[in-house]
Amino acid sequence: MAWRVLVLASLLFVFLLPGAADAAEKQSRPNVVVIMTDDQDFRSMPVMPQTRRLIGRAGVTFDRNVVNYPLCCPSRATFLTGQYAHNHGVLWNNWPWGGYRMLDGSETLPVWLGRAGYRTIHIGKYLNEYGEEDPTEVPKGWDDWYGGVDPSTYDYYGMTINHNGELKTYSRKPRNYSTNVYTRLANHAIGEATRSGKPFFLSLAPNAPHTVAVQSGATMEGSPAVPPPRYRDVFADEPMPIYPNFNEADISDKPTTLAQYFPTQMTEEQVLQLQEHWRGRMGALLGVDDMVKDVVSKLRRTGEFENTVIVFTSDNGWILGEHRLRDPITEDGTAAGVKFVPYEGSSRVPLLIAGPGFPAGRHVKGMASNVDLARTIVDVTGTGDEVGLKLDGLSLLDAAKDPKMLADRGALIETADNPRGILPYTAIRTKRYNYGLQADGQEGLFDLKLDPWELESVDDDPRYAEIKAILSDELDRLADCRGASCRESVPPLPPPGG
Ligand SMILES: [Ca+2]
Ligand SMILES: [Ca+2]
Repeated sequence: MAWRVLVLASLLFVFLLPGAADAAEKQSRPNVVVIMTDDQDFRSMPVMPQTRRLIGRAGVTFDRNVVNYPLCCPSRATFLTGQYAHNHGVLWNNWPWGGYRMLDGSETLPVWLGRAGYRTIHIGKYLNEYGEEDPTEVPKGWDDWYGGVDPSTYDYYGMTINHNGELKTYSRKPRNYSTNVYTRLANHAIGEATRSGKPFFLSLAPNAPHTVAVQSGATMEGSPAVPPPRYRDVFADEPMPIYPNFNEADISDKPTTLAQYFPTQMTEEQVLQLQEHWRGRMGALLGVDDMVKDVVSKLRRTGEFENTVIVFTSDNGWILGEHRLRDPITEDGTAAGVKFVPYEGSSRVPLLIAGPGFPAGRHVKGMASNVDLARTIVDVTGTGDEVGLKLDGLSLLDAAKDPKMLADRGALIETADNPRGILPYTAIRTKRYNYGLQADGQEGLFDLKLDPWELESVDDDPRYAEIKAILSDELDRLADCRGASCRESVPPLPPPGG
């Protein structure tokens, strides 16, 4: 009897220790860390072995993950709201089509998590044009705020960062390379959050591997991404990979607008310009790969790692010369990459998730979308009661355990009217097909099983007529869906010609 009393007493003692209740609560409520790169295409993951090992191999890789609107600000608004762009209304990077001020910040993921007792932290790039009106503003929902003030966010040195209301401009010293700065801030914020005793949500958003999109003393606007000094020369002599759809010779299968923009194949000079972008991007991603390793190490040192869900993804992809696509956005008119467009390199991005509930080493082949991120985070944190919006996505925690859920998924890709006058389109992406409809009625249909490089649209091939009819109906449904109607499965598709 005596030993029983002793055991009971010691158990009671453990539970009555100050902080023990906090610890028990933390155990049941995981932290969430989302690392979101800027303009990283899915084909770039081979240069990030640490990320693939620490998150991918330790968790789930969503092999076919697309973004709803392949452009920075609409995509990040989807992450923050869990809604498709036609529901959140942020339809471009700049006011009045979109931008930071277009998002209603009163009902967003950090607001919901904050209400549920989470400590919420944002570091790095936020919605485009953040800080241009009032750089000292801290957006709703964030307890610990280190937002990059635009446009300085789009440089790799000399950024101005809002530290919880106070502006700090970093010197252009090598140690203040942007990804290094954001990594140091993340380590600091994780330490503080751990000491606060609350579970935390960290949104960590490096500008890498985006172009340098701000004119500065050192660089022209639109010039290639800058690697950290330690990796400056790693890709300096490497030739860029030439994919089968690079500089596509025959684009007669594509909408006629593509041939109007790009009547000829690229010149050798333009190809070399794109190669400089590729070299800068890959070097910059080596820096992000170290950021992932450092954040994981910090989580391990603070004892939080086992109870943290880590997400690695990007806001949109970037196409460098595939299908002839390039963009003369640079100040001097040299060629750069392209997003917004309805092809894989633009809309498909990496998505790796590890942590409690995500089976190690699993690959999920069905469609995932950035519209799913908010619902997934609400699900893993058990904060559904706090959500004040109708979420359009589904839980990737459920899908990680039961990948069949995504087998018949149709993910909506959409764009909108814009100041550049590029024709908008909508598209539906399924595991096998990419069907798109441009605003002028021109279509594209790619059978990615037979044509993974999207070289020959089959939109007028009679063997695909029935498939196209079904996908067209489904695209109609998704184009103005809301909540549950966005999550309905696509009906079974017949085989081509069947
Ligand atoms: Ca972007
Ligand atoms: Ca072709």
